[in-house]
Amino acid sequence: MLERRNFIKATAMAAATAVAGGSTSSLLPILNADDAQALAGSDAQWDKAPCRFCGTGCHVQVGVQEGRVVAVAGDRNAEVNKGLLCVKGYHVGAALYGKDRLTKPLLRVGKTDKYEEISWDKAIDVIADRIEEAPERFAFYGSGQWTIPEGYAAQKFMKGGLANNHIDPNARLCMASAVTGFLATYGVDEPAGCYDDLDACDVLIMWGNNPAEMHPVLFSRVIDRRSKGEKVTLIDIGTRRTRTTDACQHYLEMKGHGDVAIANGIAHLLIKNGTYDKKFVESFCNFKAPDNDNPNLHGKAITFDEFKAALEPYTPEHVEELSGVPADQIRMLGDLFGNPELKITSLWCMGMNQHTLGTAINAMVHGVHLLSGHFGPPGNAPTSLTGQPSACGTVREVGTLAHALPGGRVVANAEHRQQAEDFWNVTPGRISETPGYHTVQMWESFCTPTDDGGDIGTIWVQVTNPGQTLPNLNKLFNPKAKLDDKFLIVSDVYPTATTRLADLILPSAMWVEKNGVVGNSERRTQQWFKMVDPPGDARDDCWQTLAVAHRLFERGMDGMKDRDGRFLFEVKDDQGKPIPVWNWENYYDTNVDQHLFDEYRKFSRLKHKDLAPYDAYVKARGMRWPVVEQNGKWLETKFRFSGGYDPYVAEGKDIQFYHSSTKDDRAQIWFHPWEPPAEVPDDEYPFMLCTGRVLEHWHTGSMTRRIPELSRAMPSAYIEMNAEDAAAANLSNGDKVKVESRRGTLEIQVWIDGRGRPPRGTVFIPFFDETLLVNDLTLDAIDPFSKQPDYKKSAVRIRKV
Ligand SMILES: Nc1nc2c(c(=O)[nH]1)N[C@H]1C(S)=C(S)[C@@H](COP(=O)(O)OP(=O)(O)OC[C@H]3O[C@@H](n4cnc5c(=O)[nH]c(N)nc54)[C@H](O)[C@@H]3O)O[C@H]1N2
Ligand SMILES: Nc1nc2c(c(=O)[nH]1)N[C@H]1C(S)=C(S)[C@@H](COP(=O)(O)OP(=O)(O)OC[C@H]3O[C@@H](n4cnc5c(=O)[nH]c(N)nc54)[C@H](O)[C@@H]3O)O[C@H]1N2
Ligand code: SF4
Ligand SMILES: [Mo]
Repeated sequence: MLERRNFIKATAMAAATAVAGGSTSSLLPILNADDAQALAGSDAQWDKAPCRFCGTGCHVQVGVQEGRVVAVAGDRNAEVNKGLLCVKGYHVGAALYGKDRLTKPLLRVGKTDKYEEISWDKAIDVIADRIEEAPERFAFYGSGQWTIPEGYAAQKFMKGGLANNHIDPNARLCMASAVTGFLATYGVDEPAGCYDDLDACDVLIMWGNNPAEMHPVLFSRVIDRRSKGEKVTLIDIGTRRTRTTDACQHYLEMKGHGDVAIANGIAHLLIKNGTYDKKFVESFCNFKAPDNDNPNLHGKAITFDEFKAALEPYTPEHVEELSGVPADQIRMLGDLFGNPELKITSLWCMGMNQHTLGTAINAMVHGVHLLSGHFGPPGNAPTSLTGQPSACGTVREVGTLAHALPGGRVVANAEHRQQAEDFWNVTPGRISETPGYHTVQMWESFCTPTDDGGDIGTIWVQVTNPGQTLPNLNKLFNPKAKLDDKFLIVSDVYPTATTRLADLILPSAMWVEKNGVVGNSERRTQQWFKMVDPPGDARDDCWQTLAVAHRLFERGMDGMKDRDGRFLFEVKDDQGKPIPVWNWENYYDTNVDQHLFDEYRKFSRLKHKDLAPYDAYVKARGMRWPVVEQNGKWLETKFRFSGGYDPYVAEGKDIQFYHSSTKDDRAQIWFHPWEPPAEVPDDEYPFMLCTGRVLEHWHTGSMTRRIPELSRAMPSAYIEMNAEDAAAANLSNGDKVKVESRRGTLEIQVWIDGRGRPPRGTVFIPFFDETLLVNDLTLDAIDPFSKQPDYKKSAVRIRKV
């Protein structure tokens, strides 16, 4: 823990670094490939890769010399970032070179805290033993930071191999409500719009996200337009002031869950003023409301008049009471959406997804755009941003979720299962029809004694750090320490809060130490090649999965054979001879990514999310699906459902929602009543705690805290407090306080009106700091449809220590 004086110095430094960043306070000067080349010496080799960090999906040029990454530059040929990077991208190469990289498989010695180094051969045996003992008690916990081939291999291993659907990713904590919002509205997941909308919109609304810190290069694209003299109105709707607020013309400060009231308030005004888009609605939309008798994602149909009646109470004044946003500002939003001349783009991320009404609010923001006709290119778009580099590519498209199959299919549907069984050439009936456990359920079961019904016995974690990022750690992670028969396997690159409780730790290769393919926030699929070797015995996650699969095959497990008795993951050379890719020595004899990707690609065509062959991505800086072939060329799609852009919209139609859940080419506009958050402050716990991120760190800081420039700029977590609240409690900057929720406690230093400025009665703590685990405090309440937890609203009390 920092001393008070150092804490103030450190936070001052964080502020200074930020100011040096230019217009959005977040960007460093560009290091272009020419400068970097000179810096690195003339014999460096350069190649392209997407940045390791966020879902923006910037491309970098990576300079390699003598087997090490020596420089990183923004890629000028990349449409996403046009040569720009943020501080994390600029330092991404250093993420590989922390001093304590994991380099050997480590097995816990008995029940002690000691580990012994073991061979990979033994490690693979240990995993195979655990699986053979009880395949149905085994679970895979993955990530939106898995590459597409890694996720696809894990998915096929579990659902096609073990006939076990207990596979779920950290994206459950992140994108799940966006997915259910898209499904409930359009019948198919993922945004219709893309980043080009940001170049064309007149109004940009942020619904509770902070892109100046979380999608900095994307945000700078809009700020740049303004500096060039273009008129674009930025509106920030949020529960605290952030760096994004500083760049916006309007700030609408709301209470948690205020968004639901605001969306209803806008719809109320559009109808009352007659400014909704009658033609658009009559041509392309239906109305829906929750079906309380039979709760389900698709709700029940209602008429326009029923929709109108339901909205009746949401007058600007009533919305002000519910949300805290002044009635005049609600009228301003109503007027903007009521003006057909303006092009409006909405962006959102965790504020709307980590929400116990997450599915509802996602659908409602789509609904406001549909009702007002602010849908269709370019510039009119309701766009949910993804956080992780491949939450879209791997989780949503490959479907590494407990209920899903690749290509937008689900395990509960017999036809979908049969199709996957045919593509995988596994015996009919192999895939189980019962969805597996979603993330919260999986960890709850793992942390419950076997005798009390905790039926998950082993979890294999890859590319995620649940010991720091699951909500309510005292319920969902920490109890594992006392459960001797439970077994935790963790593949990571550094020691983390999760490896602390691991029984088997596997050292992984990361980023440009392996081949990869990922998919960003705007449906863009991006590829890169391995450029350097991983340290010591670290190996690719995908190889690890294949090696375990093959060990089970050798031991005769039927699930690891296809219908013809061959290995489930057989890879053949040009002469049709199998390549033993399960041997590490042979893994790079071929490009396993390419084999897996081209196999997976078949699924992508099932729901009009067509991907091009692997080779087409090698030269491109990514392409947005659906990608279709025309005259020998692969063409991407900027705007879905829009005539003239989307190849699947029928000739002559302006808009066609061709995956409509009502099978009539229409999207659904939802009404949902406002409801309070799962936990609200009271006399005992008077403050509302919001948690989230800061510019300099990636999630749990496992990578960015090992990059000296970033960890110096933001050395440790803090509790952000409102100045008046602090004064009332007699607290000054750097004072240590004890923060308590109904679930746990945390001692942490106060930063008054720090990086962000919370309104009275609310506080904020970032979760990057492994030594200050805010998830000891957070709530594990989930949205009923998406099963995503709300990390933004936990009631806490605070006292000085
Ligand atoms: N620097 C950096 N960038 C990142 C990441 C990182 O770790 N570091 N992570 C990436 C990932 S995976 C993600 S998911 C994104 C997250 O990106 P964001 O969602 O932008 O960031 P958070 O800090 O999680 O969210 C904080 C916001 O939630 C809003 N909020 C709180 N309660 C409510 C509510 O009830 N309704 C609404 N509408 N809003 C509310 C607040 O206004 C607050 O500003 O960032 C991505 N980018
Ligand atoms: N309080 C709070 N908690 C939250 C959130 C919040 O807003 N508030 N947000 C939630 C959200 S949106 C998200 S996305 C999650 C993110 O949560 P996590 O995914 O748990 O966080 P990361 O730090 O990204 O974890 C990635 C891990 O993979 C390791 N790693 C890096 N590269 C590789 C690789 O190639 N192979 C392997 N095997 N390992 C690798 C890193 O060292 C790190 O330990 O957190 C969730 N938790
Ligand atoms: S905005 Fe995201 S993808 Fe782009 S450089 Fe920064 S962290 Fe990397
Ligand atoms: Mo996320």
